[in-house]
Amino acid sequence: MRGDMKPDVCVIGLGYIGLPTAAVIARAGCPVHGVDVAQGVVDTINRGEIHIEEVDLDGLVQAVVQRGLLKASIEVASADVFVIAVPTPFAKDGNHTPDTSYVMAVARKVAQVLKQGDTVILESTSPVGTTEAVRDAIAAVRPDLAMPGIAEGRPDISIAYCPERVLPGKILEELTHNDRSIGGITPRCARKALAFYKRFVKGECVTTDARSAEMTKLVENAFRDVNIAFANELSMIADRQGLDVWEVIRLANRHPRVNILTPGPGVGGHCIAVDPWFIVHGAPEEARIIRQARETNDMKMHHVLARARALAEANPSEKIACLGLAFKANIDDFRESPARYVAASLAREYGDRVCVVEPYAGELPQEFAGTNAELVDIDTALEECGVLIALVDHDVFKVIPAEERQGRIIYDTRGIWPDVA
Ligand code: SAJ
Repeated sequence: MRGDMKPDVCVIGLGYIGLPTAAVIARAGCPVHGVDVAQGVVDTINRGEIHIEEVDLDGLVQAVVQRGLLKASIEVASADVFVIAVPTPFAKDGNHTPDTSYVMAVARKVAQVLKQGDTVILESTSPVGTTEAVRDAIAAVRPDLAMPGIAEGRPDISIAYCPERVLPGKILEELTHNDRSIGGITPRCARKALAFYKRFVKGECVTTDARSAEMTKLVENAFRDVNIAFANELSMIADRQGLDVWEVIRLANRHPRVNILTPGPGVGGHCIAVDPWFIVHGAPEEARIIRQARETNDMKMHHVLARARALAEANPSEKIACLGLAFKANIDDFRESPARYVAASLAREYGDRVCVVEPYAGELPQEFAGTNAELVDIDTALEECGVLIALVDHDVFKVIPAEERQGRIIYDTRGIWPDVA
C-alpha cells in the first residue's frame, strides 16, 4: 500500500471504544471491516444500527454503513491496519490480576492474515509489556515475518500501542479532538501508526515507545482515581467531625493551587475503578498510594450504604427514594456503578419501602428482582418518599427546587443541592 492511499482497516472489538473508532475511521474514507464475537452485534451494525448508547453514534454508523464503508462480521479479515479494541478485564482469581487473554487470542487470529507492510495497533487498556507480548504471539504463529524489535534490519510489520482517552457521552468529539500517545515497539512502528491516526485525529499525536504509552494510559486513570479518593476521604472525615464537606472544598478550592474533586458514592465505570489495579499488579511494593486510593474509593461506597441504612432505620415509617443508578451523570451506563450497588442493597433490606428514580432506565436491573423495590418517576418519589438519597448527579435531579424537597430527610452524596449540608 502506498502512503497516500486509504488503507483497509480491520477493527476488532465493536464495543464502547471499537465501534465509535471504526465509525470515525470509516468517516475519514477508509473501508473498515469490523469484527465482534457476538453475531447479534454484527447483525445490528450491518443493519446500520447500534447496540450501545452514545451521543450521535447512531447517525454516524448508519451513514458509514449505508456508504459501504463499514461492514461487520465475526471473522478477522485481511487489511492494511488492524486496530484491537477488545476488553482486558480482571482474571477470576479475586486478586485484580489483568486478564489479557482476549487480546492475545485476537493477536493470534490477526497473525494468520498478516502480510508484509501491515500495521497492528493495540488500543485496549493493558498492563505494561502487553504490546510486546502481542508481538511475540504473532511471531509464534508467523515465523516467516520479520518482527519489530527482534529482527535485524527492516521488519515486515509494524506494531504499536495507542490508548484511547475518550469520555463516555463525548466519545465521538473526543476521538477526533483529544491528543493521542502513540507508542511503537520501535520508532519506525510509531511513525507508521502516527501516519494512520493523522487521517482522523485532529488533536496532537505524540510518539513514544510502547511500554511508556501503556503506562501513560494507566497513569491517567490512576491520577484521577487518587484525586477522587482524596475528595472521598475528606467527605468521610467531615462526616465523622460533623463538618459540611462541600463548604470545606468550596473554600479550599479558592486557593490558586488547590483543586479538590467532588466526593460521591464511590468510583464506578470500567476504567478508573479497574486500570489502577494494573499498575498495582505490576509493582505491588511501590504502588501504595494507588492501591490505597482504590481501597478508599471502594470504602466510600460502603460508608454511603451505612449512612443510608441508618436513615432508613431511624425513619421506619418513611419510604426511601434512591435517585440514580448510573455510574455517573447523564448517561445510561449502570455497569460497576456504586449508585446501583447502594440502591440494590437498600432494596434487598427494605423492599417496598424503596423507590428508585433513574430516568435513563426502562426497568430495574436484574439484582432488584424479588425485592419489591419500584422504579418510579421523580414526581412520584417526591410525593411518596420522606427520605431522599441523591446517588447520581443527573441534571434532572439538580434542578429540583428546594421547596419541592422541603420537609424531606436528605442525604446528598454528590453535593447536587448546595442548600443541603
Ligand atoms: N467521579 C467522582 N468525583 C469526581 C469525578 C468523577 O466521584 O470529581 C466518579 C464518577 O461519578 C464515576 C467515576 O468517578 O463514578 C469515573 O468517572 P469519570 O468521569 O472520572 O471517568 P470515566 O470512567 O467516564 O472515563 C475515564 C476518563 N479518564 C480520565 O479522566 C483520566 C476518560 O478520559 C478515559 O478515556 C476513560 O476513563 C477510559 O476509557 O479509560
